Amino acid sequence: MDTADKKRLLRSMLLARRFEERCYEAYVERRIGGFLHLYPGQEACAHGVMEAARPGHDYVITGYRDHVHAILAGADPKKVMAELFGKEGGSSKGRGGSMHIFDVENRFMGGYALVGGPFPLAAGMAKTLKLKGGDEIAICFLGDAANNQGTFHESMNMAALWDLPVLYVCENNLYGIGTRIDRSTAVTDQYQRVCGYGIEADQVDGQDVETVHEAAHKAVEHVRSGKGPYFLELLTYRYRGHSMSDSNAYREKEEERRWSTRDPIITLRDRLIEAGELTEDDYKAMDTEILDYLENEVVPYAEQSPEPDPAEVERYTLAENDPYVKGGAR
Ligand SMILES: Cc1ncc(C[n+]2csc(CCOP(=O)(O)OP(=O)(O)O)c2C)c(N)n1
Ligand SMILES: [Mg+2]
Repeated sequence: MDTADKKRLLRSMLLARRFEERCYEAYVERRIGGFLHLYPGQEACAHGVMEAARPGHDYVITGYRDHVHAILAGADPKKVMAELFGKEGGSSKGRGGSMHIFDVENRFMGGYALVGGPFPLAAGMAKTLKLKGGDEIAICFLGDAANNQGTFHESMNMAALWDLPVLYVCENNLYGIGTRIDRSTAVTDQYQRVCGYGIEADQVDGQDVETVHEAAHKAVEHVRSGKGPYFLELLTYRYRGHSMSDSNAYREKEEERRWSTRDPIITLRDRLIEAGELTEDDYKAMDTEILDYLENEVVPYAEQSPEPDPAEVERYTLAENDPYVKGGAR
């Protein structure tokens, strides 16, 4: 990555952070309802991987902590915010909310509430891609606790057996809701768990976007060149509670403090400043411009977008009413 790439990534990670902080505020203001799982602390994971992938070309799927992944795949932040506000202008027309962002034009395949659900869906997507014979790959981001679901093992077995073009990215933030990984999981190094399926795997620091990018580049090349699936484990940490309803009372303050010293945005910012490629003022200007964009474009778009029409409550609920299924083109 050259300096311009790093500055672009810094801006994008800062936008992701500020976007999520704005969601937090909107939730407290009761403008967002339902579930809301935020991403601060983990930004380098999605950024490093998507920088190595081809957004809009590769198919991406993830769990409920999905806003930033959708935006990196190409979804318009305004439409993501409108979705959170439950509005017609949202990426799922306000029907899905935070956990179900979807953007088929950009090949962002969701946003899933069921832990472990995306593993087999990603394998299915990869099977289709293999049959079609293009160079697209499927990328599935999920958390560490998801690996204790049966779907994880079934999917790893099939992905390996059929040499599927799928990259599984495990964002290991050490917790599944309030349960620390060593209380729920016998083998805490997640990358070791796919050895039994003969899948290539790696584990790297998920707080350094350059490290993630380098590891993801190798992983994406492996998958795209037809060598079969790959499993990349990223060691990371979420700053807030699991969701807005989580008081976050179960973690040691010392552990939180330790991870806060390894912030992915500050790490990249300081590296650029030390190299003389960025000044404090450049960074502040970047932040001001982002806050301005959120306040004057993103949030107003969500606010001004109409509520879905109650008369349309059954629309999009049955496959027979779904134009994508009807057309059969996708
Ligand atoms: C099938 C299923 N079981 C249980 C839940 C409840 N649940 C929601 S999130 C979660 C923990 C998942 O943690 P992890 O996979 O580590 O992801 P993280 O939230 O840390 O990003 C659980 C058990 C669910 N949503 N779906
Ligand atoms: Mg987790």
